[in-house]
Amino acid sequence: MQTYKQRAELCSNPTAHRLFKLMEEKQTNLAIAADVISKQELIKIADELGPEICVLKTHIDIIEDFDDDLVIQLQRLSEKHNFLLFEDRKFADIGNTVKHQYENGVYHIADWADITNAHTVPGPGVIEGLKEVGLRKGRGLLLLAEMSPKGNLATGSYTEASLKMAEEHKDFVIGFITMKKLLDDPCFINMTPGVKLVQGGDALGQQYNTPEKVIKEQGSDIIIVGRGIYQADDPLAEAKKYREAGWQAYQNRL
Ligand code: S5P
Repeated sequence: MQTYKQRAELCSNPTAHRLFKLMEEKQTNLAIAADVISKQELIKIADELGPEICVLKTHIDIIEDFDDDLVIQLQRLSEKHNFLLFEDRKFADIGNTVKHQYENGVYHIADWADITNAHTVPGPGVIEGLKEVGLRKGRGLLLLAEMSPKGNLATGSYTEASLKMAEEHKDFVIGFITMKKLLDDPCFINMTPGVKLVQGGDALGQQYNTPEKVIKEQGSDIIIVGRGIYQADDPLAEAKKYREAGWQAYQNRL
C-alpha cells in the first residue's frame, strides 16, 4: 500500500499532487462538507476547522447571501490553513452546457474551486466539456462512481463505465466519489461521503459508515463529514476526533 506522499510523486495533475502532498504534511484525510446557508457560517467553519482538514467541500448555491467577497475570503483561508476548495456541483448535463455552468454564471466555479465533480450519466461529453475549462487552470475533477444514499442507481455496470471514463481522462479526472477504493491506480483519489463516528442514517436516505470502516476496510482515502461535525456542540473538538480516527485508520491500513 503506497503512502499519500508516494502517490503525490506519481501524479501529474497539479491538484492531485498538491492534495496528496498536503494530506501527508498536515497529517489529515478529513474533508468537511460545510453545508451551511450563510456566508458568515461558511467562513467561520473554514477558519475554525481549516487547520484540521485537507479539503473544504462547498455547495456554493445554497448560500443565501453569496457574493464575490465570499470567494475571496475562502481562497485566503485555503492559503492560510493549507486546504483545497471542492465545489460539490455534481455537473450532469451535455458538455457544452456544463462548460458554461463551470466557467460562467454567478459562481464562476472554475475560477476558485480546485476540485469539482460530475455525474457520468451524460457519458464522456460531460468530462470533455469541463476539461476544456478546467485543465488549463490546473483543476481536478472527481466522478461520482458510487453514491451513499439508499436506493441510488450508481452501482454495477454504471460504476464500471464511470471507471472507464476516468481512465480515458487521467489528465483531468483525479478520482472518485465512492464508498470504497475501486481501482488500483495510485493517482485516483477516493473520497467517501456518508461518514459518522457511529453507523446509521438520516430520515432522507443518507447512510453512514465509520472512518475506520471507510478508510481501513474499504480502502478509501478521504472521509467527507458534514453534520457529524458542524452540528456538534463543539465542532472543532468533533473535527479533531474525526481527523484522528481517519488518520489512525490510514496508518493501520499501511
Ligand atoms: O453520494 C453522495 C455524494 C456526496 S458528494 N452522498 C453525499 O452525501 N454527498 C455529499 O456529502 C452531500 O451532498 C453532503 O454535502 C455530504 C454529506 O453530508 P452529511 O451531513 O450527511 O455528512
